[in-house]
Amino acid sequence: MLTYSTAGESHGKSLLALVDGFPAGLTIDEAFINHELRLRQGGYGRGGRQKLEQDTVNILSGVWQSVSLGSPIAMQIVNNDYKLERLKELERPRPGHADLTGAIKYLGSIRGVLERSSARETAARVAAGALARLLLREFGIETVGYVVELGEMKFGSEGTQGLSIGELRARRDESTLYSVQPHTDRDAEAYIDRMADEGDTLGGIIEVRVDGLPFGLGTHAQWHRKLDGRLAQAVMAVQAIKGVEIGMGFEAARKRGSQVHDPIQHDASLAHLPHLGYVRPTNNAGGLEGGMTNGQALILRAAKKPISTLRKPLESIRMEDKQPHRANYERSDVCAISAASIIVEHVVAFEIATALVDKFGGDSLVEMKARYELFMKMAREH
Ligand code: EPS
Repeated sequence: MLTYSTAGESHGKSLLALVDGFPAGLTIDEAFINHELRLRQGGYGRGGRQKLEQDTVNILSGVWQSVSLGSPIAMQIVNNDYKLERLKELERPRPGHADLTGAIKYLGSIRGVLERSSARETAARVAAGALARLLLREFGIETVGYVVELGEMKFGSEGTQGLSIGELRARRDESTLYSVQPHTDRDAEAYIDRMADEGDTLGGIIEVRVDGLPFGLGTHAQWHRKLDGRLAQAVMAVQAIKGVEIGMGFEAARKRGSQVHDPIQHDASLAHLPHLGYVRPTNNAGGLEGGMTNGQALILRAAKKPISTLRKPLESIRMEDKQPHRANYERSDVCAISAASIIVEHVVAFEIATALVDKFGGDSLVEMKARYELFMKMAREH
């Protein structure tokens, strides 16, 4: 079973990711992981912290001569801004953050909660997800995440369905906001600047697309192995994410069955592709039926609320005497939706890699590939 967990506080010594069950025999491209970490630090609207950090991964175990061993892979990202021991307690909890609830739950300090609940932790998730992407690539599975909405501004992804993941990524990389409509960047930047001037913050919506998926990742047979459920859990567990939809998502509830479900066709000339020639004129299911991949592209969207640390703080109380006071302000971002597009892409990638290992075995890459090829052959003849 492929799993990961993370450790580390925002201003502690370092962040850690521990990936267990990663197959042996994979070349681990550290530069690729570092490139994705760098992307997570970018996007218009980020705060001062990213100028202090140069997130890079230090692989501590599970890799020998750049090749995975099949043993646990521990990765470290050192915090340049280590200052936890010097930081003071916060007195006035920020509405929307974990501050108040965490302090009460643990009968402890706000500082002790905010340091771990901070979205800085997502650097470790991106490192784990980048590792997963290296595995997915071996099977021709590619992912991309991009921003489709920023507050009230809609960029969408219209007209991009025909583009390959590489082309989409190239477009996204042109955009300061990580949208696939870079011509809207100036307006988006002005919107974020206006929010910064007003001491406010912005959220948005992210879309992730995954191409090259074979049939049958995930299963209908048990609720906790359904891939849509696993994806929703992983994505909802990203800081500030308040909603997830797959394919047509919530909109499907407002339409008739005949307007929602994707007709099934077969084109024998395409049987060599991962979808085995089973083509669909539409993909409203977003690549999942019965909790399993159906050979179509996976399309997932996630809604991110605006960051809860406001420079013009909201009403709160002082913990000491419960009297009304404005919430604390600590250095933060005005908008981190671009970073979130990278984070959500990587948590999605990890769940898909988990399902891939479940289906094709996780001891070694060569065995996985042999089993993948065998399954494709048998499914084509089925
Ligand atoms: C983040 C680092 C943090 C914040 C942000 C995400 O750095 P600092 O707290 O030192 O400024 O910029 O965290 C939050 C938005 C939050 O609410 O905690 C990062 O590396 O992504």
